[in-house]
Amino acid sequence: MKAKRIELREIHLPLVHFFETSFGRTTERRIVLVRVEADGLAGWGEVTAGETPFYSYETPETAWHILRDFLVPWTLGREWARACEVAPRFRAIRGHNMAKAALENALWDIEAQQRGLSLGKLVGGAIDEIPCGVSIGIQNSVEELLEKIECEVAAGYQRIKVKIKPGWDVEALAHIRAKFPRIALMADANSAYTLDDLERLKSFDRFHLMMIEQPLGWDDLVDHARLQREMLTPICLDESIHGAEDARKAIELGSSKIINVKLGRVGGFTAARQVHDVCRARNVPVWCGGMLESGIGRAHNIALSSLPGFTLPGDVSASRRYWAEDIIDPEVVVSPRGTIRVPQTPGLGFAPNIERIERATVRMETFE
Ligand code: OSB
Ligand code: MG
Repeated sequence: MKAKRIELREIHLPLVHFFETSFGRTTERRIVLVRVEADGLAGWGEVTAGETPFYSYETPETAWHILRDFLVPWTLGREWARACEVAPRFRAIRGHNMAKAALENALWDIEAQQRGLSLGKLVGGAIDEIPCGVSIGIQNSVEELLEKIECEVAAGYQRIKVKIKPGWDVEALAHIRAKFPRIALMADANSAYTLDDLERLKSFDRFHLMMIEQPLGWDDLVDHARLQREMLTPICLDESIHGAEDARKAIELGSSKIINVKLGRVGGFTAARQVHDVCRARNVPVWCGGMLESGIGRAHNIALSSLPGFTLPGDVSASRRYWAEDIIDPEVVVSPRGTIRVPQTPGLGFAPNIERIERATVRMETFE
């Protein structure tokens, strides 16, 4: 495929409900979309960076810069036999995985259309329905949190994840367990603790969580290994894993018994499949994380979640949990069993709604 036109655009989409983590509250997403035209087809990708450099150093602004000044010129006008060929070329840039993923994933979309395969099948997906969980942010009160959980459990979601931080942890988890003793429950700290909190973290074992996600430093592997030796609850790493080598080291050190795979954080489908393969070879379960994506990023997450190693419910949930109106048709819906059907039609399986995308666009740049 020969990329003959690449479009970057930034859209603004208000969330239906604020999303709060240990590093702050988001009410509106700023999302950079990448649209690539090649061989008469169009493919879409999404930059999953947050608005602030708190989850990772990437932001929509850094991604725009890296795409405009490096990744787009390296990709345009060249003949690529397969989407996975850009990953080794992009490796010269250190980091900036979310910028890389947006462009690489748009090429996967085109390759899938070209081969007449669904994106899920092209990346190696094996199932046609994926299990789903939800990620529930920090709320204004425990009562509101319990209400939200009740609503998501009733909707059928197979696993509930709650965000925690010091001061919003033991009490909240105790209330959840008192009201919902048997639900599959996990907690995500987004690096809000250190080993000084060892006793507090160990006390979480009594809540029988499926796992605790990224309790310690965002770039740490060593302290997590120490913590895992001291606690029964499995640790799942998110922020610390930027590719297959990180996954291998985390598993070897005993830092992570489960791994959260995010397309943006690892740099696209090529790297995500490598993480998957490393984990699968070592019997380490993986699941697909979320970054409050629009329908385009969500469609990519659905395809990734259909790989055989994704045995745990991911943070891939219905469009309506995030948006009054998603930017794809149809929107993503979740069945009463807490599953999403993996599209079987060629490409993404969801059509970007150009009119809604246009309406949400605040800037655009085209490269030919
Ligand atoms: O840590 O998994 C995380 C959202 C933004 C940044 C980091 C995280 C999250 C989520 C939301 O947990 C998952 C979703 O998209 O619903
Ligand atoms: Mg996380």
